[in-house]
Amino acid sequence: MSLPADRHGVPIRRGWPTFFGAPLADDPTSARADVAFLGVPFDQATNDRPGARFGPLSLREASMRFQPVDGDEGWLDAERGERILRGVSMTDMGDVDVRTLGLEENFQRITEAAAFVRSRCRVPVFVGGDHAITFPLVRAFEDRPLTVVQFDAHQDYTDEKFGQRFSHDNQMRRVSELPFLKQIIHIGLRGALEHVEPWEAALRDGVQIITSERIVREGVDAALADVRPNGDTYVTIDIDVLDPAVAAGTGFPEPGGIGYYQLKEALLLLAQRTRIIAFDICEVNPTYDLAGVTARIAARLMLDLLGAIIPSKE
Ligand SMILES: [Mn+2]
Repeated sequence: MSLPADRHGVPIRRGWPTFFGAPLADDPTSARADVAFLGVPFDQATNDRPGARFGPLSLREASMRFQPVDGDEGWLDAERGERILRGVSMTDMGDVDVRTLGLEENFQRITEAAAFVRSRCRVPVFVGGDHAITFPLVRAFEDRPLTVVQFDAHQDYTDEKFGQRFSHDNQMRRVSELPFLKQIIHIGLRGALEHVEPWEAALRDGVQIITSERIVREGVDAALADVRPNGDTYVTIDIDVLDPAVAAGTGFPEPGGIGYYQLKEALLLLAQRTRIIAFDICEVNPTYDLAGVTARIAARLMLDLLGAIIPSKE
Protein backbone atom coordinates (compact mmCIF):
# COMPACT_ATOMS: atom_id res chain seq x y z
CA MET A 1 0.00 0.00 0.00
CA SER A 2 1.36 3.41 -0.83
CA LEU A 3 0.21 6.47 1.03
CA PRO A 4 -0.35 9.79 -0.74
CA ALA A 5 2.91 11.69 -0.99
CA ASP A 6 4.20 14.78 -2.72
CA ARG A 7 6.15 14.59 -5.97
CA HIS A 8 9.34 14.04 -4.00
CA GLY A 9 7.85 10.97 -2.33
CA VAL A 10 7.47 12.69 1.04
CA PRO A 11 4.08 12.73 2.77
CA ILE A 12 4.17 16.45 3.46
CA ARG A 13 1.69 18.95 2.09
CA ARG A 14 2.92 22.45 1.35
CA GLY A 15 1.22 25.64 0.41
CA TRP A 16 -1.45 27.84 1.90
CA PRO A 17 -5.21 27.78 1.61
CA THR A 18 -6.60 29.36 -1.56
CA PHE A 19 -10.24 29.59 -2.62
CA PHE A 20 -11.27 25.96 -3.25
CA GLY A 21 -7.61 25.06 -3.63
CA ALA A 22 -7.47 26.99 -6.92
CA PRO A 23 -3.96 27.93 -8.03
CA LEU A 24 -2.73 31.28 -6.82
CA ALA A 25 -2.12 33.63 -9.73
CA ASP A 26 1.63 34.11 -9.35
CA ASP A 27 1.68 36.59 -12.17
CA PRO A 28 -1.74 38.26 -12.19
CA THR A 29 -1.04 40.06 -15.45
CA SER A 30 -0.93 36.77 -17.33
CA ALA A 31 -3.65 35.01 -15.33
CA ARG A 32 -6.66 33.72 -17.25
CA ALA A 33 -9.52 31.66 -15.87
CA ASP A 34 -13.27 31.24 -16.06
CA VAL A 35 -13.52 32.31 -12.42
CA ALA A 36 -11.16 34.61 -10.53
CA PHE A 37 -11.44 35.19 -6.79
CA LEU A 38 -10.34 38.42 -5.15
CA GLY A 39 -10.24 38.88 -1.37
CA VAL A 40 -11.04 42.31 0.05
CA PRO A 41 -9.80 42.28 3.66
CA PHE A 42 -11.43 45.57 4.58
CA ASP A 43 -13.60 46.35 7.63
CA GLN A 44 -12.72 49.99 8.15
CA ALA A 45 -16.32 51.05 7.53
CA THR A 46 -17.96 48.79 10.13
CA ASN A 47 -20.28 50.58 12.58
CA ASP A 48 -20.26 48.02 15.35
CA ARG A 49 -18.32 44.77 15.58
CA PRO A 50 -15.21 44.64 13.36
CA GLY A 51 -13.47 41.50 12.14
CA ALA A 52 -14.84 41.05 8.62
CA ARG A 53 -11.35 41.87 7.32
CA PHE A 54 -10.54 38.27 8.23
CA GLY A 55 -13.36 37.04 6.02
CA PRO A 56 -11.23 36.23 2.94
CA LEU A 57 -8.85 34.20 5.10
CA SER A 58 -11.63 32.25 6.79
CA LEU A 59 -13.39 31.63 3.49
CA ARG A 60 -10.22 30.36 1.89
CA GLU A 61 -9.76 27.99 4.79
CA ALA A 62 -13.39 26.85 4.78
CA SER A 63 -13.43 26.43 1.01
CA MET A 64 -10.48 24.03 1.18
CA ARG A 65 -13.04 21.54 2.51
CA PHE A 66 -14.52 21.66 -0.98
CA GLN A 67 -11.22 21.32 -2.79
CA PRO A 68 -11.84 19.04 -5.78
CA VAL A 69 -9.86 15.82 -5.73
CA ASP A 70 -10.76 14.60 -9.21
CA GLY A 71 -8.94 17.26 -11.19
CA ASP A 72 -11.36 19.02 -13.51
CA GLU A 73 -14.43 17.02 -12.60
CA GLY A 74 -15.93 19.74 -10.44
CA TRP A 75 -18.53 18.72 -7.85
CA LEU A 76 -21.67 16.64 -7.68
CA ASP A 77 -24.45 18.70 -6.12
CA ALA A 78 -25.95 15.90 -4.02
CA GLU A 79 -29.23 17.73 -3.44
CA ARG A 80 -29.84 18.18 -7.15
CA GLY A 81 -28.03 15.14 -8.51
CA GLU A 82 -26.15 17.37 -10.95
CA ARG A 83 -22.51 17.78 -11.73
CA ILE A 84 -21.44 21.42 -11.36
CA LEU A 85 -18.40 23.33 -12.57
CA ARG A 86 -16.85 20.45 -14.47
CA GLY A 87 -13.96 21.75 -16.55
CA VAL A 88 -14.42 25.30 -15.22
CA SER A 89 -11.05 26.88 -14.45
CA MET A 90 -10.50 28.95 -11.33
CA THR A 91 -7.73 31.12 -9.99
CA ASP A 92 -7.12 32.91 -6.70
CA MET A 93 -5.92 36.43 -7.49
CA GLY A 94 -4.99 37.23 -3.88
CA ASP A 95 -6.22 40.17 -1.82
CA VAL A 96 -6.60 43.86 -2.45
CA ASP A 97 -3.67 45.59 -0.78
CA VAL A 98 -5.72 47.51 1.80
CA ARG A 99 -3.83 50.23 3.67
CA THR A 100 -4.24 51.21 7.31
CA LEU A 101 -5.77 54.63 6.82
CA GLY A 102 -7.50 56.52 4.05
CA LEU A 103 -10.95 55.28 3.20
CA GLU A 104 -11.11 56.93 -0.20
CA GLU A 105 -7.69 55.64 -1.18
CA ASN A 106 -8.71 52.13 -0.18
CA PHE A 107 -11.93 52.44 -2.17
CA GLN A 108 -9.89 53.50 -5.17
CA ARG A 109 -7.60 50.51 -4.73
CA ILE A 110 -10.62 48.20 -4.48
CA THR A 111 -12.15 49.60 -7.68
CA GLU A 112 -8.87 49.32 -9.58
CA ALA A 113 -8.20 45.77 -8.35
CA ALA A 114 -11.77 44.73 -9.23
CA ALA A 115 -11.52 46.20 -12.73
CA PHE A 116 -8.24 44.38 -13.25
CA VAL A 117 -9.53 41.01 -11.99
CA ARG A 118 -12.60 41.45 -14.15
CA SER A 119 -10.38 41.78 -17.21
CA ARG A 120 -8.71 38.43 -16.48
CA CYS A 121 -11.76 36.18 -16.23
CA ARG A 122 -15.34 35.48 -17.18
CA VAL A 123 -16.85 35.74 -13.68
CA PRO A 124 -15.05 37.65 -10.93
CA VAL A 125 -15.96 36.77 -7.34
CA PHE A 126 -15.17 39.26 -4.60
CA VAL A 127 -14.91 38.15 -0.97
CA GLY A 128 -15.21 40.72 1.83
CA GLY A 129 -14.79 42.40 4.01
CA ASP A 130 -17.54 44.59 5.37
CA HIS A 131 -20.38 45.47 3.07
CA ALA A 132 -19.09 48.98 2.32
CA ILE A 133 -16.86 47.41 -0.34
CA THR A 134 -19.80 46.79 -2.65
CA PHE A 135 -19.79 50.44 -3.69
CA PRO A 136 -16.16 50.51 -4.91
CA LEU A 137 -16.65 47.04 -6.42
CA VAL A 138 -19.74 47.99 -8.42
CA ARG A 139 -17.90 51.10 -9.66
CA ALA A 140 -15.64 48.73 -11.61
CA PHE A 141 -18.60 47.88 -13.89
CA GLU A 142 -19.25 51.38 -15.16
CA ASP A 143 -19.14 50.37 -18.81
CA ARG A 144 -22.65 48.96 -18.90
CA PRO A 145 -26.17 49.42 -17.50
CA LEU A 146 -26.31 47.28 -14.39
CA THR A 147 -28.96 45.80 -12.12
CA VAL A 148 -27.77 45.06 -8.57
CA VAL A 149 -29.48 42.34 -6.55
CA GLN A 150 -28.75 42.64 -2.84
CA PHE A 151 -29.27 39.79 -0.38
CA ASP A 152 -29.22 41.42 3.03
CA ALA A 153 -31.07 41.64 6.34
CA HIS A 154 -30.50 45.39 6.23
CA GLN A 155 -31.10 48.12 3.70
CA ASP A 156 -27.66 49.74 3.91
CA TYR A 157 -29.44 52.67 2.28
CA THR A 158 -28.66 55.42 4.80
CA ASP A 159 -27.66 58.62 3.05
CA GLU A 160 -25.58 60.09 5.85
CA LYS A 161 -25.13 59.42 9.54
CA PHE A 162 -22.82 61.49 11.75
CA GLY A 163 -21.41 62.99 8.57
CA GLN A 164 -20.43 59.56 7.26
CA ARG A 165 -21.51 58.62 3.75
CA PHE A 166 -19.36 55.55 3.06
CA SER A 167 -19.93 53.04 5.87
CA HIS A 168 -21.40 49.54 5.50
CA ASP A 169 -24.76 51.19 6.17
CA ASN A 170 -24.50 53.58 3.20
CA GLN A 171 -23.19 51.61 0.26
CA MET A 172 -26.46 50.74 -1.45
CA ARG A 173 -27.42 54.42 -1.40
CA ARG A 174 -24.09 55.26 -3.04
CA VAL A 175 -24.63 52.45 -5.56
CA SER A 176 -28.08 53.89 -6.34
CA GLU A 177 -26.42 57.16 -7.34
CA LEU A 178 -24.11 55.63 -9.93
CA PRO A 179 -25.12 56.82 -13.40
CA PHE A 180 -25.03 53.35 -14.95
CA LEU A 181 -27.22 51.78 -12.26
CA LYS A 182 -30.55 50.58 -13.64
CA GLN A 183 -32.25 49.03 -10.66
CA ILE A 184 -31.70 47.67 -7.15
CA ILE A 185 -33.57 44.57 -6.00
CA HIS A 186 -33.27 43.93 -2.27
CA ILE A 187 -34.07 40.45 -0.98
CA GLY A 188 -34.18 39.52 2.71
CA LEU A 189 -34.96 42.76 4.55
CA ARG A 190 -36.17 42.47 8.15
CA GLY A 191 -35.74 44.09 11.54
CA ALA A 192 -36.90 47.12 13.50
CA LEU A 193 -35.65 50.17 11.63
CA GLU A 194 -34.46 53.12 13.73
CA HIS A 195 -34.72 55.55 10.82
CA VAL A 196 -37.51 55.93 8.30
CA GLU A 197 -35.62 58.03 5.75
CA PRO A 198 -33.71 55.14 4.12
CA TRP A 199 -36.93 53.13 3.85
CA GLU A 200 -38.82 56.00 2.22
CA ALA A 201 -35.89 56.85 -0.03
CA ALA A 202 -35.58 53.24 -1.26
CA LEU A 203 -39.29 53.09 -2.11
CA ARG A 204 -39.09 56.49 -3.80
CA ASP A 205 -36.05 55.36 -5.81
CA GLY A 206 -37.86 52.24 -7.02
CA VAL A 207 -35.88 49.66 -5.03
CA GLN A 208 -37.82 46.41 -5.18
CA ILE A 209 -37.95 44.90 -1.68
CA ILE A 210 -38.74 41.28 -0.82
CA THR A 211 -38.65 40.65 2.92
CA SER A 212 -37.21 37.57 4.61
CA GLU A 213 -40.54 36.84 6.23
CA ARG A 214 -42.25 36.70 2.87
CA ILE A 215 -39.78 34.09 1.64
CA VAL A 216 -40.21 32.01 4.80
CA ARG A 217 -44.03 32.19 4.61
CA GLU A 218 -44.60 31.89 0.87
CA GLY A 219 -41.56 29.98 -0.31
CA VAL A 220 -38.87 31.24 -2.67
CA ASP A 221 -40.79 30.71 -5.92
CA ALA A 222 -43.87 32.64 -4.89
CA ALA A 223 -42.01 35.39 -3.03
CA LEU A 224 -39.66 36.01 -5.97
CA ALA A 225 -42.29 35.61 -8.71
CA ASP A 226 -42.05 39.31 -9.62
CA VAL A 227 -38.27 39.52 -9.40
CA ARG A 228 -37.18 39.94 -13.02
CA PRO A 229 -33.76 41.61 -13.19
CA ASN A 230 -33.32 43.27 -16.51
CA GLY A 231 -30.02 42.73 -18.33
CA ASP A 232 -26.60 42.34 -16.75
CA THR A 233 -26.77 41.77 -13.03
CA TYR A 234 -24.32 42.11 -10.15
CA VAL A 235 -25.24 40.12 -7.03
CA THR A 236 -24.13 41.18 -3.57
CA ILE A 237 -24.63 38.73 -0.70
CA ASP A 238 -24.44 40.00 2.87
CA ILE A 239 -24.22 36.77 4.84
CA ASP A 240 -26.45 38.31 7.52
CA VAL A 241 -29.40 37.64 5.20
CA LEU A 242 -29.24 34.14 6.69
CA ASP A 243 -30.91 33.44 10.03
CA PRO A 244 -28.23 33.98 12.73
CA ALA A 245 -29.33 30.60 14.09
CA VAL A 246 -27.88 29.26 10.82
CA ALA A 247 -24.94 31.61 10.34
CA ALA A 248 -23.97 33.46 13.52
CA GLY A 249 -20.51 34.55 12.35
CA THR A 250 -21.33 38.07 11.27
CA GLY A 251 -21.03 41.55 12.72
CA PHE A 252 -24.68 42.57 12.89
CA PRO A 253 -26.91 39.51 13.39
CA GLU A 254 -30.59 40.23 12.85
CA PRO A 255 -33.39 38.08 14.30
CA GLY A 256 -35.31 36.06 11.72
CA GLY A 257 -34.02 35.41 8.23
CA ILE A 258 -33.80 32.66 5.69
CA GLY A 259 -31.92 29.35 5.66
CA TYR A 260 -29.27 27.91 3.40
CA TYR A 261 -31.69 26.11 1.07
CA GLN A 262 -33.83 29.20 0.64
CA LEU A 263 -30.84 31.37 -0.21
CA LYS A 264 -29.45 28.76 -2.58
CA GLU A 265 -32.80 28.41 -4.34
CA ALA A 266 -33.10 32.18 -4.70
CA LEU A 267 -29.59 32.44 -6.17
CA LEU A 268 -30.24 29.62 -8.64
CA LEU A 269 -33.52 31.14 -9.67
CA LEU A 270 -31.83 34.49 -10.29
CA ALA A 271 -29.09 32.88 -12.37
CA GLN A 272 -31.82 31.34 -14.54
CA ARG A 273 -33.59 34.64 -15.07
CA THR A 274 -30.71 36.99 -15.73
CA ARG A 275 -27.09 37.22 -16.74
CA ILE A 276 -25.02 37.48 -13.55
CA ILE A 277 -21.69 39.02 -14.49
CA ALA A 278 -20.10 39.10 -11.02
CA PHE A 279 -20.90 38.72 -7.35
CA ASP A 280 -19.55 39.50 -3.92
CA ILE A 281 -20.06 37.87 -0.55
CA CYS A 282 -19.51 40.03 2.52
CA GLU A 283 -19.69 40.28 6.29
CA VAL A 284 -18.48 36.80 7.19
CA ASN A 285 -16.75 37.54 10.49
CA PRO A 286 -14.68 34.68 11.92
CA THR A 287 -14.43 36.46 15.29
CA TYR A 288 -18.03 35.36 15.93
CA ASP A 289 -17.98 32.23 13.80
CA LEU A 290 -17.15 29.98 16.70
CA ALA A 291 -17.95 26.70 14.95
CA GLY A 292 -16.63 27.88 11.59
CA VAL A 293 -20.06 27.18 10.13
CA THR A 294 -20.75 30.58 8.61
CA ALA A 295 -17.62 30.51 6.48
CA ARG A 296 -18.42 26.95 5.42
CA ILE A 297 -21.93 27.89 4.33
CA ALA A 298 -20.64 30.97 2.51
CA ALA A 299 -18.11 28.86 0.62
CA ARG A 300 -20.79 26.38 -0.41
CA LEU A 301 -23.02 29.21 -1.62
CA MET A 302 -20.18 30.48 -3.79
CA LEU A 303 -19.99 27.07 -5.45
CA ASP A 304 -23.77 26.91 -5.84
CA LEU A 305 -23.99 30.29 -7.50
CA LEU A 306 -20.96 29.74 -9.73
CA GLY A 307 -22.40 26.38 -10.76
CA ALA A 308 -25.61 28.12 -11.80
CA ILE A 309 -23.82 30.88 -13.72
CA ILE A 310 -21.29 28.77 -15.62
CA PRO A 311 -22.49 25.45 -17.03
CA SER A 312 -20.23 22.40 -16.80
CA LYS A 313 -18.10 21.85 -19.88
CA GLU A 314 -18.32 19.02 -22.48
MN1 LIG B 1 -25.31 44.70 4.34
